[in-house]
Amino acid sequence: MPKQTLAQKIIAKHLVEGKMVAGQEIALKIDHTLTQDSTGTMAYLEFEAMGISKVKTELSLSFVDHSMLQNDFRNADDHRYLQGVAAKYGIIFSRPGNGICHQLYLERFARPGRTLLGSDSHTPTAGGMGMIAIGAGGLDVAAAMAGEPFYLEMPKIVGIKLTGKLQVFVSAKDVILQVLKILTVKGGVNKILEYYGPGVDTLSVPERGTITNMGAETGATTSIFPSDETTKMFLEAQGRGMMWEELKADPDAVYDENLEIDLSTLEPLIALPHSPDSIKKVSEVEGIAVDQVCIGSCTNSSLRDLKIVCALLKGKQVHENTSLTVSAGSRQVMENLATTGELEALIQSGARILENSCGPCIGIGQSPPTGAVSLRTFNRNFKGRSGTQDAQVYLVSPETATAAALNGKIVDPRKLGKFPQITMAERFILSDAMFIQPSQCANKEIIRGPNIKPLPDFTALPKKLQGKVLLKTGDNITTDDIIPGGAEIMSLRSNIPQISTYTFCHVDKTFASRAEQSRGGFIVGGENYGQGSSREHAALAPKYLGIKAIIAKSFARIHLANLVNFGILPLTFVNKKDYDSITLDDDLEIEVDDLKEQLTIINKTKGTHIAVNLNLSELEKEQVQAGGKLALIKAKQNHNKTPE
Ligand code: MIC
Ligand code: SF4
Repeated sequence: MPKQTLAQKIIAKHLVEGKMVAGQEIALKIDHTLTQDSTGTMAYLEFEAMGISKVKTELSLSFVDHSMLQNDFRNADDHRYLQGVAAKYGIIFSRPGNGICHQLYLERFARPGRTLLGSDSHTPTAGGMGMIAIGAGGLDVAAAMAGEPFYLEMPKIVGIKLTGKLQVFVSAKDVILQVLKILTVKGGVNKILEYYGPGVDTLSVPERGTITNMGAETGATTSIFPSDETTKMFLEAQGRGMMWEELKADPDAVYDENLEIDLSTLEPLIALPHSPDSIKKVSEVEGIAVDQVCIGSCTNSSLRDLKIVCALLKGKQVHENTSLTVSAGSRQVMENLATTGELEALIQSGARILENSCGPCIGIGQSPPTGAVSLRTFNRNFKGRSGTQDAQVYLVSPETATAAALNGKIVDPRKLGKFPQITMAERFILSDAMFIQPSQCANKEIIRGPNIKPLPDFTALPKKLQGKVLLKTGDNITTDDIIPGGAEIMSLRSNIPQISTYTFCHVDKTFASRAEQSRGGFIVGGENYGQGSSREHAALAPKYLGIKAIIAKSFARIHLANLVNFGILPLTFVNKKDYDSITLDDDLEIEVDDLKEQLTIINKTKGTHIAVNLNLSELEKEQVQAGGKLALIKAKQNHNKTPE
């Protein structure tokens, strides 16, 4: 038996189809699913369309944590719809205000050795607990709830050996920023980042969660830590010790790629605007005036993180020119801080305590002033994501964020003096009162508000695709560029016709109307097209506007799967130089009768032929041809139904 990495062991136990050979298509059995409100409405509309009476997973969860402002009826209608769906189909519902899905899942549900599929790109947070936890589009999560396996390319396993121990004022965020510096925002695509080595023992589960969470920013399929004594302690503190099992790689497991990080050599790091891989040492950018500091998000909102923040703020005041916001990851974190009295330091410091939710991380409230500098403990600093187009957003650890909040400028946190000692209770104060079990609900009625529109029907792929190039983008286009976040646009997540009018609105205001007028066309993209979130709206909305194919240098994993799921052809240049030969408004034509591995684009305007790759499995080709995956799943479920 060849020696296996931890990721390979868990994959092997869940393998339904395919061989564990990097690059080949495999299918995995999914044990747990999670959704959050802003991707969940679509996922459940899709699930409903599949005609299943109950979820077929071991555990499915529906969280409400993103669109919480409730400016009008729309968010609240979505929440009510989600609650009804959960009750009817056997899903645990986490009520608005309970906290952020990834933090809550880690605290209350994550279980070593299981697989989790979540309709949020930061689902890999649970890899901090020795799980294979993968972010995916809502339709893939809906399919998993219907008992379908999850198809993906078998990733390469990158072994990241951790040695040494972090110095004081250097924390888990600095580890993942270092990984991002090495791998960049596309270096992890189709890879699993597996951590091992003696340095692992020095990191608590929430710290591991910070690292696996932000592995998503490298484009990685997921990240994973072993399940060890530290994991056991965390589970026991959560009253879930019986869920523990020891899991680790075989001692001489062979990784496809190797990295080594000596934790003791790391310094506080910072990601500069506007990309999570634009890394510098904090000491190199000291002195920049800071208008806003935001602490929280699924990356850094654990009890450990907020205890440090409270201890550093104790007896001090936030700088007069800086606004500090703090959003805890969960009610449990807040309750524990309140009971020990640590919360008092936060209140007295002048911090603005927000709801336990995503909030400013996705531009829902707390947009910084014009041209402001905002330091955030979050995971993404894409241009405009904060809601202020010209804001300069930096990503840092809670320690560096607190140092800036106290000093009104970027300061190396090691200058704060003595590092405070924090103590973690052996058992946290626990309450599951904000989770509604489906068995608790007598009323299984699903109420649909007027903003919840049915799923659009998409037709099969025609034999020939024709149209104009409607947009040409550079590298690393994010899903925030395609369908921006923020309270206004996110309240349209259950209304595809409406949300599609915002497609690329900050990149090119005329895009949606031009696409509609010309009944679709093509988009030309650079490297890593579609990086960032799992929102399938970034595929659904262009599809609704008639986009037929995206021709790019390369794609981000989740977005590529979403394009296929909704029948948009993802094509990559055989020769990347051909990208330069296409310009806006060029008339293109592609024969797609036979979906071969290589297709030819005829550029009628330029009179040229361009070779493109179609790197899809047979199943994916079938899905694109059918106009999307849903049609195929519906047919399969109908076929499998035993006659009454
Ligand atoms: C994000 O961080 O961009 C989000 C908002 O959590 C998204 C999901 C969404 O768009 O609803 C993600 O990361 O997948
Ligand atoms: Fe929420 Fe931000 Fe985490 Fe996305 S990255 S789940 S918006 S906290």
